[in-house]
Amino acid sequence: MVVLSKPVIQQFPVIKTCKSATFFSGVPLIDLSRPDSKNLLVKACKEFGFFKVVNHGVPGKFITKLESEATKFFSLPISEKQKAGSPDPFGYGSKSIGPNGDVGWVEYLLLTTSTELGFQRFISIPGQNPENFRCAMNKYVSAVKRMACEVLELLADGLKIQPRNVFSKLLMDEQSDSALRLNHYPPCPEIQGTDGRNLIGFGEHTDPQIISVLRSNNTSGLQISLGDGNWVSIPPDESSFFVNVGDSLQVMTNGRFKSVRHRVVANSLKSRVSMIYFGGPPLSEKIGPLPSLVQGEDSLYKEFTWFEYKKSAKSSRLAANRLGLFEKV
Ligand code: GA4
Repeated sequence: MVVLSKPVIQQFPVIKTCKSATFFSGVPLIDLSRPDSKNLLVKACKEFGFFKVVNHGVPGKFITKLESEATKFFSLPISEKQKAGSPDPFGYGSKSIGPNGDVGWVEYLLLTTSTELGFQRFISIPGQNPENFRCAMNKYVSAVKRMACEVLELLADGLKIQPRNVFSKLLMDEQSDSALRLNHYPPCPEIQGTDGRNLIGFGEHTDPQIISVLRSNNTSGLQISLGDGNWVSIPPDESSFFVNVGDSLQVMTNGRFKSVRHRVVANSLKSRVSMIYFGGPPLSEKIGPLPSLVQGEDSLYKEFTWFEYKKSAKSSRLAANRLGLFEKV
């Protein structure tokens, strides 16, 4: 377990607190085994850019295996974890998020899903069997990616656009720039309920990619912004997945779907472990409003390549409105 003492918290200048929110009961629930899911999916993406998926087809054993590999890794001494290299572009990070000064009460592993590179980092870490990790990650990522593609195809059906793989082909592409993030939010008892405020685990942001698929253990912490300025807490559910619309999908749908602003607050008593698959397009892919979705309306965004957007995102602060730079005036 990671032990972080009170003086450390006080010395940690950029940790911000926020008012705690109440549990939200309105998360759209998508049952992938139901025939009407495409319309519910479109509604959820327009209203919240966020929904929960059940009957997702991802085997429970793939989930528990990767979670246990992640837990094993996070239990190592910090000096061992640091052998995974710094998180830019892929490796282990603690408290520092991204290259521009953002911090949170979190440690994480950021990995690419596309090449062997993601695993090479583990070869030198004692106690970490790279083959077990590689196998757990491969099985998990392919099952989650399959589910993400099914969701994206149902969304294309729901929007009545063709071909139905217009979004999913970007994730299926061999060159797809997708990533896996394993987050560990250590408990922070010192901060508990002092004045009804919480410590930020991962600050508010939207995801730049097309779609993000999150699974966490049964510890609360995830919050989403409802767009009216109100933040709500999402009840955890370890057997379901939570899906976020990313900025790129907002652009491709010419603003019909909203990329959801979300954040994580630290829990005072329990560790939170989350695993997020970020489905991104190939670096050279041109992202812009789909022609079939701009007929009879204005195109809201300038076209950009995923490389350009990623570069611009990397140079922004976590909470920035990254799409602002690409809006047509
Ligand atoms: C947010 C979504 C993903 O976690 C991530 C993050 C990335 C990083 O951790 O390097 C960024 C953030 C995320 C967007 C703005 C920049 C880059 C941290 C940050 C401050 C991996 C991603 O793709 O974009």
